[in-house]
Amino acid sequence: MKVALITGITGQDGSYLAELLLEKGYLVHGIKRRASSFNTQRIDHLYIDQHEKHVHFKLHYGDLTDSTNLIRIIQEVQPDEIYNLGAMSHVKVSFDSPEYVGNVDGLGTLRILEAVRILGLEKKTRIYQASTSELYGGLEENKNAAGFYDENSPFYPRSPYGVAKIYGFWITKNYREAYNMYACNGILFNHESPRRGETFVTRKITMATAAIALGKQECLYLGNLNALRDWGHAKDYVEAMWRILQQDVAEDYVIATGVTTSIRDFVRMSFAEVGIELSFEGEAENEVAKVVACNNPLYQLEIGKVIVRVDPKYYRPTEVDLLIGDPTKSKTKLGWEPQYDVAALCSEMVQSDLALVKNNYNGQLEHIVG
Ligand code: NDP
Ligand code: GDR
Repeated sequence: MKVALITGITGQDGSYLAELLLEKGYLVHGIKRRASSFNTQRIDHLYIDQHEKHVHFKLHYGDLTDSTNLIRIIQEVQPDEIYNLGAMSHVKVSFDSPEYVGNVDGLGTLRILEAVRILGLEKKTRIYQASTSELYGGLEENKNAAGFYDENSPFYPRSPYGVAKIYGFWITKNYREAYNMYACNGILFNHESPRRGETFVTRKITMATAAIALGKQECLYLGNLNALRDWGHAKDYVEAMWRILQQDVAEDYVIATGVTTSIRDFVRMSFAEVGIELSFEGEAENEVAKVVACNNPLYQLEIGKVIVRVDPKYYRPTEVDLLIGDPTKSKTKLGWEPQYDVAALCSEMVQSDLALVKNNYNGQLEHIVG
């Protein structure tokens, strides 16, 4: 039985990856942080009483800022594969806690690599590092000739998060070259799901769509509506992570759909899913979206009502304007193909949030900061 260790197991990707690896017959260990309230909602369904026989899913308390703890867990677990998904992953929040992000997202990666080396597991343990399209920074001139970012495009990170992740990228590559370790970067473009954190823009929009349609929220406040993102489904992307670690040679891969959509169009798509048509008017901070038609008799929305406004507090000091990835290498070498397009992704998220809001789930709508 193969043994995997996942950092960030309580997050969106950690939960889907744990499901995938359990389906494949792995023994899955996860590292979770101790929190004053429960933070395991996304993985509770995988947990079996540890007193039972044949338990294939185990959790360990730990933190990417704590080397000795990481060394102890890795020594105990002796993993065949480590997926380093743990991170402070919110780009806007990284401007508020830049040092912490450097420590967790940057040095945390080093701590994992060093732990494997110190324990002499270089030959046994393969390591996946959660790198990101934020490394590119969205600079127009750095796209390839076809207009995409690929494995050879230059990096220009635009946030403390991106800068910390660039350290993680390079230290992973360096350990591969210096110590012949099987360590790979997946340069993943944005991926979402019904389990996406509620302060990331897609989930904020789909939650608000449900709450506004059901009369539980008046208005959705967003930042930059012009940003463009290449959005895929997290379920597809964890499959790519696994494939990256199954190759003969360790390499880095871009994982993306190759299609980009603006925040404004995602808002339009999300409300269309519940039969609400919007018209956007005004510019920059004064832009609003009004209801022009409500085609679902279940939802009582007044025509002309403003239900989306811009609040500049959600702007970032430096923005990544456009991301679009070229998945040619992953399609060719990994045989990876995304199953979801952005429309199917959006539809699944809205339907899931409608069910949650109908069940009186209010989420974090009142105090969203991201
Ligand atoms: P989430 O924010 O949903 O999950 C992050 C996970 O990291 C959580 O389990 C969190 O624990 C954990 N974590 C945070 N700080 C620490 C710490 N100090 N020590 C140990 N664990 C910690 O992120 P995603 O699942 O969306 O992303 C997974 C990884 O992929 C991240 O590294 C992210 O930066 C990267 N990435 C994500 C993309 C995306 O679009 N989703 C795209 C490209 C890269 P807790 O639950 O306790 O907060
Ligand atoms: P991103 O995701 O920064 O790309 O990082 P996010 O969903 O936070 O933002 C995407 C774009 O939407 C714009 N935006 C808003 N964003 C948020 N969060 N809230 C708003 O109200 C809002 N209004 C507009 C942003 O300015 C941005 O342009 C995600 C994270 O998962 C990272 O960890 C990961 O590395 C990258 O994706 C790839």
